[in-house]
Amino acid sequence: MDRRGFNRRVLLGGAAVATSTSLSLASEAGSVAEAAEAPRTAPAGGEVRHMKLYIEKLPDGQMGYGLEKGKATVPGPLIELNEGDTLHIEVENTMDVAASLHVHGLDYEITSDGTKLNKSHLESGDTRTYTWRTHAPGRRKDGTWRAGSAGYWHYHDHVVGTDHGTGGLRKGLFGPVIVRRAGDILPDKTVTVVFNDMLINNKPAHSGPNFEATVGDRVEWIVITHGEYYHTFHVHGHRWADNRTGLLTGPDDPSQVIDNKITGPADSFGFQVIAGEGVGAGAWMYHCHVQSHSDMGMVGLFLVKKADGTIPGYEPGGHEHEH
Ligand SMILES: [Cu+2]
Repeated sequence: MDRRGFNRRVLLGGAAVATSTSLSLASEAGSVAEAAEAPRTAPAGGEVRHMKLYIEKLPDGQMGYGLEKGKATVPGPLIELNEGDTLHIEVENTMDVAASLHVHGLDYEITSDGTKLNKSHLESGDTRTYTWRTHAPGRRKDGTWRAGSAGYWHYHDHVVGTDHGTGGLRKGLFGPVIVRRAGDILPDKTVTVVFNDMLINNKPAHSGPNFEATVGDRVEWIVITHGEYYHTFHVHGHRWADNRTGLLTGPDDPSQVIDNKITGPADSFGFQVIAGEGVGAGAWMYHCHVQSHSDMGMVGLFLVKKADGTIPGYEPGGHEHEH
C-alpha cells in the first residue's frame, strides 16, 4: 500500500539527517509508523448521504452500474455505510430497456424495492431515487434482540430480462455493499469477487481477476454469488473466521476458522486477511473448489508482493491485473 511506502520514506528521511537530532527524529518517525499500522476503526453512523448511480450498457454487450456516465464497471462500485447511515441514491437508467436497483440486507421502503411488481423500477431513460437505511442493533420493546444492519451485502438489478432480473444479473448488474458497525476494523483495501454462473466478475474463464497487495496489508474480501450454481470459495495461504466480520474478536471467540466456504446464488460474505501473514509473498491462488469449476477457469490470483515489489516465483503473463 502507498501508506506503507510513505512510512518507509519518513523513516529514511529521518535517518538521513545526520545530526544530534537524528535519533529523536528517527524514533518520532518510528512511532508515526507504528501509529499508522494500528488498524483504523469505523465511526458511529447517523449520516445522511447522497450519491448518483448510472445504469449503462457496456461496449462489450455487458451491463454495469457506475458512479459517472461512461464509467460503469462489473461488478459495480463498492458502497460502504456505517450502521445508522441513510443513503439516497439517484439512479439514472441510460439503457434502452427497463432496469432497477435492489439491495439485500438493508432497510428500504417498498418504493425502494426495485421491482416491477410495485413499480419501483426505472423505464428506459428514467431517473429515480432509492433510499437505503441502516440501523445499529438494539433491544425491542418486547425485550427481544434486533440485529443491526452490519454485514457484507450486495445490490443488483431485478428487472432486465425477467421480473427477477435474470438477464441483468447475467450481464453484470450487481455490486457490493458493506455496512460497518462502530469499532469495526477498517481494511487497507477491499476486493470484490463475484461468482456469476461459471465466471468471476464476468471476466473470461482462466483470466482472473487478480488482486495485488503488499505483505502486511490488511485486505478485505467480499464474495458474492449469482446465477445458477453453488460454488466453494477458497484462497490459498490465508484463512478467516466464519462470522460477520471474518475476524476473531479474541482468544475465546468460538467462530470456526476456515479457508473454504460454500456459497450459493445471492449469498454474500466477507472477511479480512493480513496479506502473506506467516507465509510471505507469493502468487496465491483463489478459486472455486468444485473441481470441474476450477478446471473450467474459475480461478484468480492474490498477488502478494514483498516490500520491494517483487513476487517470488511469479512470472506475470496470461493473467489480467486489477488494482
Ligand atoms: Cu464453482
